[in-house]
Amino acid sequence: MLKLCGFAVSNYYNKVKLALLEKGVQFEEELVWADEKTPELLAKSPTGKVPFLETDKGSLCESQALLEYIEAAYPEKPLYPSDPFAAAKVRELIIFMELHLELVARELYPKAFFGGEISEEAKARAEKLLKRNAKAFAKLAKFSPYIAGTEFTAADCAAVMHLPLVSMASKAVFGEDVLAEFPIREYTKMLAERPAMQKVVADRKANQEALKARKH
Ligand SMILES: N[C@@H](CCC(=O)N[C@@H](CS)C(=O)NCC(=O)O)C(=O)O
Repeated sequence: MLKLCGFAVSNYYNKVKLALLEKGVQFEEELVWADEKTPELLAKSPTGKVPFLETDKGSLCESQALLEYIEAAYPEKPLYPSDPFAAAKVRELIIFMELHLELVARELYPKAFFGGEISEEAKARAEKLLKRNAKAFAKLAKFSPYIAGTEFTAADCAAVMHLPLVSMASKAVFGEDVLAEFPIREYTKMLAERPAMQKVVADRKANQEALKARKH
């Protein structure tokens, strides 16, 4: 059976978990905090990041590779459209959100979520990039009602985990939500009605408590 490894506060972990639950693929979970870069962890995930997936053929890292593998190995209940161009548009959105929004906003997380500090230079750089990239994102994101159009797709598994974090981090650090022009709250509320999302959110809450307890 597939084993999804990581911790349930992680947006990348939850992106893959939501896809597995939506597709109805059987899987187990193993809690890996990823803060201790043990040789065992690095053997399965060379950067020591989560999530990674254990399969009967070996392990895989990078959430998008996990998602693509799951889709190919379990084609029932597809999360990509069958039309190649429409499927590429879904992938375009995922790449865009992860490379140009989430990864840039990640620079802000130490200050936004963990009481740390970041340099003024890093802050200014992230603000400039996020504002520019949010404008470009408006040309791709549909929210009609799903991020890629009328159907729930893999891009929603990513969007619903990443976009609220980008909003929260930018609000916390700049006092301004760089995604204010997008209906993120309504979108998140709509997706929260899905049973799979409800499980992800409940597990995330429990893991947040465990994370807090661990830090004290
Ligand atoms: N590109 C990676 C990003 C994964 C990632 O950033 N994971 C974070 C948790 S959300 C992590 O493991 N952080 C621990 C670390 O960087 O040491 C993916 O898509 O899987």
